[in-house]
Amino acid sequence: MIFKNNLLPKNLQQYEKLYKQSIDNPELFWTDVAESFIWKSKWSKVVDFDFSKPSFKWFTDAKLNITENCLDRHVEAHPDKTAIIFEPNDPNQPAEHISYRELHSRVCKFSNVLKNNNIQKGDRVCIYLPMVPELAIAVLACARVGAIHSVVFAGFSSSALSARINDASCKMVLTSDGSFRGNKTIDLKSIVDEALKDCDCVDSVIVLNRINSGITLNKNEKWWNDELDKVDDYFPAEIMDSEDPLFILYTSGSTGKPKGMVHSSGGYMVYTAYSFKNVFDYDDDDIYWCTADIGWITGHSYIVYGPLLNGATTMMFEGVPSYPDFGRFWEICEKHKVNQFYTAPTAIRALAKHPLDFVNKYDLSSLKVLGTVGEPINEEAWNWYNENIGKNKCPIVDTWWQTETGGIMITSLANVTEGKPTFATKPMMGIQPVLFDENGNEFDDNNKNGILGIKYPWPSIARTIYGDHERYKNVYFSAYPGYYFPGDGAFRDEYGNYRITGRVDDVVIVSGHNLGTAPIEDVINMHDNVVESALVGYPHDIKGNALYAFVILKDDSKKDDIEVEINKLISKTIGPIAKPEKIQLVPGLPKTRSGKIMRRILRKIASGEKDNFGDISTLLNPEIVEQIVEGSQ
Ligand code: 7RM
Repeated sequence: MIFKNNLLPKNLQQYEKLYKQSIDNPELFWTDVAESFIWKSKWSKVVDFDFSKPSFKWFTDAKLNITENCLDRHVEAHPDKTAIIFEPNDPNQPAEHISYRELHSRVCKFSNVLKNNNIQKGDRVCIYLPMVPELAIAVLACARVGAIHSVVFAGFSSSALSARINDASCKMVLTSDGSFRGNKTIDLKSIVDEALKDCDCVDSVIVLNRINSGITLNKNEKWWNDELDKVDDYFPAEIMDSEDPLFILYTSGSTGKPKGMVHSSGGYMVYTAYSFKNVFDYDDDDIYWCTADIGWITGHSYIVYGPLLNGATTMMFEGVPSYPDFGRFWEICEKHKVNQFYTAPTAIRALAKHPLDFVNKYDLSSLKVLGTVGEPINEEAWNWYNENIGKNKCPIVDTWWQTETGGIMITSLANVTEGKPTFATKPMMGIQPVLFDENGNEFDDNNKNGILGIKYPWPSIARTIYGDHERYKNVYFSAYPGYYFPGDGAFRDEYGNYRITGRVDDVVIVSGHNLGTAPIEDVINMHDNVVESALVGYPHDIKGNALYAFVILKDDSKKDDIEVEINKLISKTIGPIAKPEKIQLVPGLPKTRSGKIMRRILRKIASGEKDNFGDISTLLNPEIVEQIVEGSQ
């Protein structure tokens, strides 16, 4: 256990006391938390910030390497403890148990591989790999040599990949010949090949043989294992400044290109480790499983860094919840005696559609804590999770946070504070949420809806958008000067519990994936026969939200294959996840006089409303609304 007992509240009273301390004297509080880690040298100042620049610095001048905290200290304390359990896609293949000693050795070896291939401190490395141990090893090896990892989810298309590689000028790409997903194999390497046609910045590509596809490599490309054969496992960790970037992770915005959120070394370490321990009530011998992909922030913070910093046993699952059948998650929970299980509401809703036999076949008595993340969880799904998975005895932590926040912000703490269905509940220690009314005024009264803001910085706040500090300022710090603006709405009850009500901008969360509508519209508009399009989200039973596209065609006589063609285009340029559920061909779109599409109206139509659109007289073309309603699906 890396934290002192006084930093770990045991009940509501202790939480309230500690929370108050963390707010009244943040510097003292975070000093205490930061003392739990191994630093090469300590800070001169705990926090230094200016919301107007904006600039956030935590543990100024401190030196560290996060991998010494993830690995070396645990190799000393418990070398044989399992760090990672790898559960492969194929249930008939054996799981792999990687001890802290072995993980340390494999990370050091791969650090040498990076060094041998000219990767130095500050270089960007793009990682495009399936959920195999080498993904976590590559992430940690980058951190050990001081290179900035940019993990791109291996479901993204070649053009999404090349845009991310180019945005960060990555020098190297780490990938595999392919991946297993259910009963399919996916040819990752040809996606990379396609992407690299547009990337001049990449000097080298290292390819893991995962599926034995028998491909031959291009020049400047090397096999992972050939490189490993050349190195030993001694690699002293690079000394990093607390504010040196640890990684870039892309998240979609409401306009234009994805935002490369930049996270720090010291502050990110302190916050992810501390939140992991408190939120999940992790005990030293527990087996923890987060079903996310490391390609998302949830995987970065709560599969890799948070758990390993705590010396925990963390599971990596390569497969999908539906293979070989809808009982796979529960089979894995039984097999590995999972204690903490953390997943997305969309997965819960999908599994809840299937017969309970898939659940009840398995012994889930090891489970102690359940978690959800990524979107609001509806009451029905919460109840199903609570009754059938938690057997009414496991606290459920509904964790609200973002790629930008680095770690969990609003949540209950397992066995400490109470959960409440559909509420994320209370702020983590050190987090100060506020609500704004529609006029931008902060209000204190309860039982009201508002727009969420955060008042004071916390250690793992993203420091900038890579290469575009101005955009960082505009998106997050301009709406409410002096506050961080996450873009979500929230309701606060009389006990100070927060329920997150959803995005207040044009980002739609589909199956837990954060999709900006603008870039998808851009792709639809690329079709030769499309004049203009508008994409909105609407509530969907399983996905939480689904996408509804309104499309104006140039030539209505050529509309036969248009749906298939648009879907193909989106799959190719962004990925299948971004395909709309419905596509409606329309004669026009409702527009304001300044030419902005009134998405508010389209959202209502997409959710099945036929009237009550409010005042539409300000529209340039009010008559269009009725025409769209008539053709709606
Ligand atoms: C961790 C993650 C962030 C957006 C966020 C919200 C939504 C996330 C919850 C939630 C309601 C939750 N990062 N969101 N968690 N909404 N309750 N517990 O998801 O950057 O990909 O997305 O996700 O809208 O702003 S993310």
